[in-house]
Amino acid sequence: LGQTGCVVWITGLSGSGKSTLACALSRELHYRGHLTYVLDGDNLRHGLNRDLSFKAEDRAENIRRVGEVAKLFADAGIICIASLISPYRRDRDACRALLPDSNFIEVFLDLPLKICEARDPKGLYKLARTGKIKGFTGIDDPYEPPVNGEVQKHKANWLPDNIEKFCDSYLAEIHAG
Ligand code: GGZ
Repeated sequence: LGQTGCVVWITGLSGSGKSTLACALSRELHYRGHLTYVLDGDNLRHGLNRDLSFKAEDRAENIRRVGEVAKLFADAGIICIASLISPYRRDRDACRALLPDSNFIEVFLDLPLKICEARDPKGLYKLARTGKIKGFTGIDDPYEPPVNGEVQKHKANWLPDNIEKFCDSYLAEIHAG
């Protein structure tokens, strides 16, 4: 035992690879003997959050619920990895406020819109550009990047050394392929 739970909150545009990073991070931490659980925005929208749209207030409610659930996992001693676009700084900060400061680690998957759009793994950007999806983050809906993410300031010793490098090499892979 001896593990303190916490929340690793991955934010970024659609197609920036949040779910993939969450999964890779979870696997790596498991391998190192930690208990983890991934809460993925897109998945949760099929169950817990299926009543919510992409309007600002529904996104806020989406983030609020996931923040509360993530806190429950953290209370149970689990490293909870949440991957959601979570475009509004205020909503992310409200999740942070649920936990002691060092137990909320915000990771900004800083992939430029251009690259996300070129990847377009689900063809959603194309639909957004042609007006078939309205209010798509990065196209006609806002994304507020973290100003001072924990990735820069927080050095948790259980994170892959350190998560910043982990994300960097992960981003390099995306850029390469
Ligand atoms: C943004 C949208 C939208 C709109 C559908 N805007 O990349 P994906 O496809 O697989 O994951 C995205 C997912 C976003 O869910 P989140 O719960 O992470 O969003 S938020 O935190 O803002 O509440 C995307 C898909 O849903 N999707 N419509 N209009 N992404």
